[in-house]
Amino acid sequence: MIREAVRVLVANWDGAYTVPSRRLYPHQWSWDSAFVAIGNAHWSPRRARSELLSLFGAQWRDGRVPHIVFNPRVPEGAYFPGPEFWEARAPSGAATSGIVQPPVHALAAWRVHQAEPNPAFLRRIYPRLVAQQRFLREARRSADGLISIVHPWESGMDNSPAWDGTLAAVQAGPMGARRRDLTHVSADERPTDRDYERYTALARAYRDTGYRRAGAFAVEDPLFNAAYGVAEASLARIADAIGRDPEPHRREAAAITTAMIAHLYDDGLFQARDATTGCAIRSQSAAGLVPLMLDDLPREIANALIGTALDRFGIGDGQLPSYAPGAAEFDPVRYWRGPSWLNLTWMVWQGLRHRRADLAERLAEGMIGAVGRSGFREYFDPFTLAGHGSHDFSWSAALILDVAAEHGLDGVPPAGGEVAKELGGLAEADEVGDHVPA
Ligand code: 9WN
Repeated sequence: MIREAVRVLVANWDGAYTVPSRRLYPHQWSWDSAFVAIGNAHWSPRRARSELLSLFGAQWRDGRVPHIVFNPRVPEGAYFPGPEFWEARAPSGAATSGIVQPPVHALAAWRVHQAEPNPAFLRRIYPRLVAQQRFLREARRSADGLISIVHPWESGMDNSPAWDGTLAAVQAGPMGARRRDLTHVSADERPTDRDYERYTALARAYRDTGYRRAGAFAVEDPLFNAAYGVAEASLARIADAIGRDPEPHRREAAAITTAMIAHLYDDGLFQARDATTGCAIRSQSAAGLVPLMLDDLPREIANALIGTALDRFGIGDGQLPSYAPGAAEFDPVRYWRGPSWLNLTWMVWQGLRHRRADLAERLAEGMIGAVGRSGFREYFDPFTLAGHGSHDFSWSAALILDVAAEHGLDGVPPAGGEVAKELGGLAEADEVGDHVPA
C-alpha cells in the first residue's frame, strides 16, 4: 500500500507540485496541496516543501491563496471553469481562480518541518501564512469574529446538503459552457447541472465585483473556521521555532474557538450560519465534527461531538460519512452528500488521537480498509467501501502515508518498523519527474 501510494503521488507530480487527479483535476488545488505535503513529508520532505512554496508563489497581493493555480500547459477545455472564466492573475503572473479553500496550510508547513527540521523553509513560508490569515480577517471576518466563505467551492465540501437552502435562492441561467467533470466520472457521483449553474453564477458575480463583495452566498462554516483556528495554533508553533512572537497567534486561536462555541455550536454538532441573516443553517454535515481538531475545545463540547460522531455518524464502524446516514439528504455515492473522504476522516482522526485513542484507531483502520478494498479513490461508500469519483486521487494516497507512519498499517505501532523502512527506501522514486527545481 505504501509503494502504491508513492506511485500515485509520483504519477501526479507536475515538477513542483501535485495535481489532485490527472484527468479530473489537472491543475494545482489549494487544500489538496496541504494534504499532499503532509503525506509527502514522510518520504520526500523536499517535495513537500516545494508543494507549499509553489502554491504560495501564486498568492495574491491581498494575501489570498487562490483555490486553483492553473498550469499554462494544460488546455483551457481540460477543466471547467478554467482560467478564461476566472480572469485572474497572481503577481507572479500565474493564472488562478479568485476564491479560497480552508486554510490547512500552516498545519501542513509545521508537519513538514517536524518531518525534517528546516528553519529556512519555515522563515520563508511564515510571512505568507500570516498574510493568508490576514486576508481572511480583513476581507471575511464578521463582528462576531467568524470568517465567512462566499462560494460552496470555498468550503471544500462543495455539494454538501448544508448548502442546498442557500443555493436554492441563487438566480442562475445556463452555464454558457460545457462541464468537463462528467467525461471522467459518472453523473450520479457528481453535482447536478442545476448545482453547476448556481456555482457558475455565484463565481461570475463575485468575479464581477473584482473578487471583493460576497453575493447571495455568505456563510460561516465550522470546518473553515476550525481550519483557521488550527492555522493560528500552528503559526504559534512556527513563530516559536523561528524566534518570532507566538502570543498573537495564541490569542487569535483562543478567540476563534470562543466565537465558534458562542455562535456555531448547537446540541452536539457545530452548524454553519448564514453570515447575511445571522440564522443557523441546520444540517447533519460532518463539517460540524471538524472542530475536534481544536486543541483548546472544552472537554464537555469535545465529548458531545464524540457522542454525535458515534450515534449519528456511526464512526464506531471505522468510517466517517460526510453526511449523517439517518438524514433524508444522505446519499452514499454522491460527492460530499454522504460518502467518506480521507481528508475529512483524517481531520477528525487528528482530533480524536489525544482524546479517544480507541476511536482514532478505528478510523485509522477504516481509512486503510477503504483503500485496501477499493484503491486510492476520491471517495468511498461508507457502508460497502466501494470507491467513487476519480482514481489515483492524490490526497487519498498522501494521507494514507501519514496514517501508516503514525499508526502502522496493521495496527502494529510503526516506530523503527516496516513502514519507516519502506518509506526510507523510496529515494529512487524521489528522483522521478522534476521539471522545476524546488
Ligand atoms: C472545485 C480538487 C477539488 C477539492 C474539493 C472537491 C473538488 C472541485 C471540483 O475537487 O472540487 O474546487 O471541480 O469539483 O470538492 O474539495 O479540493 O481535489
